[in-house]
Amino acid sequence: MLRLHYIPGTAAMAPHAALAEVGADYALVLVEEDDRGQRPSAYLSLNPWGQVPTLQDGDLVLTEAVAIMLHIADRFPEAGLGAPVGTRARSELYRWLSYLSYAVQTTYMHWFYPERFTTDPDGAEAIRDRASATLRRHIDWIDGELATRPWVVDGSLTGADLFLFMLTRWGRFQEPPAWDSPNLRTHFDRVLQRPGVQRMLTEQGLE
Ligand SMILES: N[C@@H](CCC(=O)N[C@@H](CS)C(=O)NCC(=O)O)C(=O)O
Repeated sequence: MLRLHYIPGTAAMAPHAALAEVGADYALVLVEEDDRGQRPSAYLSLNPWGQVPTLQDGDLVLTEAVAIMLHIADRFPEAGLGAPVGTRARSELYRWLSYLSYAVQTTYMHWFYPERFTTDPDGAEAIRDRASATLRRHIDWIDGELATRPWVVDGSLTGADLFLFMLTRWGRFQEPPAWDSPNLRTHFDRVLQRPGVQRMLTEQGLE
């Protein structure tokens, strides 16, 4: 049994959807905070940063959402969430997951939590503004990429689509919302139809 430590609506969404999509036998563990807003020490021993997600697979403890996505894809190859190793599609999957995490997800963190990225008490707003502009460039570029194909990696649904779904949802508070971009919207709706995504949304109590 795999155990996914999660908080609803966070970076645990994509790994959770992946577990559901591949038909894994998994249990969810909600990560809570103590009275001082700290993560329990038992959780910190699994994930020293106190962040979600964390996956336990036997005695393997895996942090980092992208690593977890690739691990799930490799554990359940018949589900096709990761293209076969050595193929062009597999290389594209590496590229997209890396880009979506290191570039786009990181920019979201600047946008959501600008105060973490400055020691200047008056500096947060400028960081948020710049992050918002950078997010807009990412959204526009991804929207252009999706103009000619239904899935992020050409051919079929992969973990990159689940990851992008999560990021598009995070962008619903952008002005205009990320899913107002036509190709992103079509992609979001397409991924939304997947049974694993529906199950993840239900289990996390999300609309
Ligand atoms: N590099 C990590 C980042 C995960 C991350 O940023 N998680 C956020 C939720 S989306 C979190 O746990 N935030 C709580 C905190 O930082 O205290 C990953 O990709 O798994």
